[in-house]
Amino acid sequence: MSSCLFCQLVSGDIPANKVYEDDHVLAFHDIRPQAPVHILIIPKRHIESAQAVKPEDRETLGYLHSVIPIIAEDAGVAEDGYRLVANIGRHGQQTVPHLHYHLLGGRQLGWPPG
Ligand code: D5M
Repeated sequence: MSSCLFCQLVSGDIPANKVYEDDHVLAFHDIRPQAPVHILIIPKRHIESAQAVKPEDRETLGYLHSVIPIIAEDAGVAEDGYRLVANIGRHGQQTVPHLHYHLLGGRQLGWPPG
């Protein structure tokens, strides 16, 4: 989707501060970090949100999950732990309609979220 912000990061039309990339997954630093480590992990193929996931996305998302431990290890948060968050829709405060996981870590996180 050429109008999608994260698709434009995938295509290189908008620069991303990348931490991981392969044929199917891109991970980059969030532009408004909420923790010392705040990385966004996305499938390169456009999927609007976790609510829009279809059976044909299983392989893509299973693969994406398989690289999260690598990204966390490289970011230095694997040992102490971290949080994965997917905001969905209006009440979830999703602002970019391309499925993404926030990987947050590097400090003790609170619960529950606001
Ligand atoms: O999260 C969308 C996130 O995307 C939010 O934390 C800011 C981040 N963002 C927006 N534009 C960029 C660019 N250009 N680079 C990196 N990060 C960006 P949501 O869950 O949809 O609210």
